[in-house]
Amino acid sequence: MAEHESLEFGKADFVLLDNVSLEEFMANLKLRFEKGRIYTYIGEVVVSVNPYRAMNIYGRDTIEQYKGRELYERPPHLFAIADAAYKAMKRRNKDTCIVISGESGAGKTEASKYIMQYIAAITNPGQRAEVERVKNMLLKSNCVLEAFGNAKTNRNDNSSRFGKYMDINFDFKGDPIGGHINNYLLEKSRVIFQQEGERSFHSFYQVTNTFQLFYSSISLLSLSLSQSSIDDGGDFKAVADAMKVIGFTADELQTVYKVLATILHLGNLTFGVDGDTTLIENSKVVAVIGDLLATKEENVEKALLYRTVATGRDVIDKQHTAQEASYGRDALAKAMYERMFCWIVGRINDVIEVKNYDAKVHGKNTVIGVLDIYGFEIFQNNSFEQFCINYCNEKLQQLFIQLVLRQEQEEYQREGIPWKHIDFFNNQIIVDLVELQHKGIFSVLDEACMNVGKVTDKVFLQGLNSKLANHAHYTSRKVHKSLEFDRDFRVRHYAGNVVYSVVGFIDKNKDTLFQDFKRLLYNSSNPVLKVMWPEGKLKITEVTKRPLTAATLFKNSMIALVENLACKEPYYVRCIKPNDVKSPLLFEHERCRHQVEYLGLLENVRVRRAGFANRQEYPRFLQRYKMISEFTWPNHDLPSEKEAVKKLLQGCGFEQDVAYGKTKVFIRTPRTLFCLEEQRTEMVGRIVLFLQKVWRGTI
Ligand code: AD9
Ligand code: MG
Repeated sequence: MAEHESLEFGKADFVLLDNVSLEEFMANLKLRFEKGRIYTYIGEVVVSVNPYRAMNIYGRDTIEQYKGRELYERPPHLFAIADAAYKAMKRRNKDTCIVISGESGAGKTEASKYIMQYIAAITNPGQRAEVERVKNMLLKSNCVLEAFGNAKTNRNDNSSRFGKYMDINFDFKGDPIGGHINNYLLEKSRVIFQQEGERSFHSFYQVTNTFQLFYSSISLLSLSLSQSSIDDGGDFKAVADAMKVIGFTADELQTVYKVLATILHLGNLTFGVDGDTTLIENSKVVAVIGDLLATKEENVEKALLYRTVATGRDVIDKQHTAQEASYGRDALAKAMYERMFCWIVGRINDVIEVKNYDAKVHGKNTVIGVLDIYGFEIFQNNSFEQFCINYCNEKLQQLFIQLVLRQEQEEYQREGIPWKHIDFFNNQIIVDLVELQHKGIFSVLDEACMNVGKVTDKVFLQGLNSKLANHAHYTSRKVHKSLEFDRDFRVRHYAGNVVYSVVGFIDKNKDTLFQDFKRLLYNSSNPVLKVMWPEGKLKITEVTKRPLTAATLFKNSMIALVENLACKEPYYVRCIKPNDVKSPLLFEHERCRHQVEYLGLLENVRVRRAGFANRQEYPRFLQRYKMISEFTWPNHDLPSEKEAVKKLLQGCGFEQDVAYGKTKVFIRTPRTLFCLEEQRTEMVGRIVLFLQKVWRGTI
C-alpha cells in the first residue's frame, strides 16, 4: 500500500477501505479520479480510470521515481506494476506477464505503451548497441501496428481491431534482447463495411490523404475522411519512418501502398449481366488493378469472373453469377488486407527475434508478456466479430478468476490456513456456452457450415435455438420478443447482455477465398506480394483439404493464449472507462459501477484483504533469508524447515503478520517482505565484506 499519499486523494489501495462495500469503493474511485489520481491498487492489481486528457505523469523524472522501488513506496502507477513484473523476472528468474483488460476505450492500448516505454527506459544501463536496437524496434512496432490494425469506432477513435500479445525477452543481465508478437483475429470485415460514424483502418486514410488519391466513389471507405482527432497526413509520415527504421525496404513499402490502393479500387468494381454472361461494368479499373498487382489485366478479370473447379480428372472454368463475383471481390479485398497485416507482423518479428543468444552459456532467457486485446464491446449491430471479441474477453475474465480469485482461495484451503470463502460470479458457464465441443455456439456454427447444399444463417440460428433454448445465458426470440425473428440471439455476457445478428455468421466463419485469387497473387511478378500467398502455388487438383473455420482457428488461438499466460506470473491492469463522451471531467457513476461489478473488483478486494500478499515454500524461504537469524545461519538444528522458518520469523518480530501452511509460509503485508529483503541485503553485504577480508588475509 502506498502509505505516504495524503488522504485527501482517497485511499491508494482499495484494500485499505474502512468497509468493503460497493458504495465506498465507488466513492474512493470517484474521489481519486476527480483529484487526478487515475491509478489505485488492489494489492498488486492496478485499477486505472481513463483520464481522457494528457497527464504529466509519464516523463523521465517519474520513471526514475519508480525504478527499482517496491510497490507500496510510491503512489500507484503503471510503472510500479511494470517494475514489479520486471523485478520478479530478474530476481526469481520467472516469466511474467501483464494482462490489461477493460472494455473498448478504457485505456488498454495506452497503458501497454506506457509499460513498454518504462521497461525500455530502465534497462540497458550499459547502452549496448544491440539492446538499444531491439528496444527501438519494439517501440516503433506499436505505431506501425496501430496504423494497420486500429480504426475509429463509435466507442474509441483509436480502437484496436486485432488482439496483440507481445513477449519481450531478456538476457541474464535483465536487458531486452528480442521479442515476439502474436496477433489475433483482425476484424477484416471493416475493410468492406463500416457502421455509421466509423472508419476503416487508419492506413487507408493515411495513404489517400497523403497521395491525394481521389476516388469519385470510394465505396470501401466511409467518407468522413477528415477526423479532427486524427492527423492522417502526419501519421502517414510517422508510420513510413517507423517502417523504414524497422527495416522495410522501399519495395516492401511500395507494395504495401499498392495493396491498399488495390483494395480501394476493388471497392469500385461492379458486376452486371448480359444474357448468360457475367461482366465487369467498369473494366478500366481492372487494368489499374492489374498494374498495381504486377499481373496481366486478363488474369485479374478471369479470377474475378470465373472459378476453376476440378471434376474428377477434368479441370473446368465455371462462370460466377454477378452475386458470386461480388462476394469474391469482397473476400479478395478482406483477404489481401489480412494477409498484408500478418505479413507486416511477421516482418517485425523477423527483426526483433532473439538472435545469438546461447542459453547454454548464459542460462535461460526470461520473458515479460504484455497482452493488449480488443475490449468488450456492444454496438447497435453486433456480428461475428463482436461475438469473437466478447468471447475473448470472457476467456480473459476466466483467467483472472482462476488466478486471482479461485486459486487463491483453493490454496488457503489446501494449506490449512483458516479462511472464510468469498463468493464470486464464475463466468466459466459462458465460456462453455461458446466453446464447448458439440454443444457450444462455435460447434453449432461449424456444424451448420459443414452441411452440404445451401446453408443459411437462419439454419444456424434454428440450430442454436433448438440446442441452447434452456441455457441460462442464452436467449432466443421465443423468450424475448424484442429480438428480431430469424435473425437475433442474445448472450448474457459477464459484462452485459449483447444481441447478435446472425447475418453473415456462416460466410465469415467459412471465410472462403476462391483458389483462383490465391494463384493470381502468387503468380504476380512482384516478389513481395508473392510471398504473402504461398499456397497459390498449389495446383487446383492438389487442393483437397477443407480449411479450419474462422471460429475454430480463433478458439484454438484463445485456448493457446490462455495456456501461455497461465504458466507465467501474472500482473493485472484493470481499465475503466469513466464516460461515453471522452470527457476528462465526467465520472458517470452508473457506468463505472457496472464495470466495477462485472470486473469483479469488489470480490478482488475481499479476497485480497482476507489474504496474504506473499507466500513461499519453506525450503525456498529459508534459503533466501537464513542469514538474517542466528538460529538459522549458517545451519539450523531444528526438526524441520517449517520449524526453522518459525524460529527465524519469531526472532525478527514478524510473528503477527504471518501464517504457517502445510508447505508454505504466508506473509500478510508487503512491508514485512520488504523488511526481510532489507535485512537480507544488509547481511549479504556484511558477509561479502567479511569474505573479502578473509581472502585478502586481513583477518
Ligand atoms: V479498444 O478495446 O482497443 O477499443 P482501449 O485500447 O482500451 O480500447 P485506448 O488505450 O485506445 O483504449 O484509449 C482510448 C483513448 O483514451 C486514447 O486514444 C486516449 O485518447 C485516451 N487515453 C487512454 N488512456 C490514457 C492516458 N493514460 N492518458 C491520457 C488516455 N489519455
Ligand atoms: Mg486498444
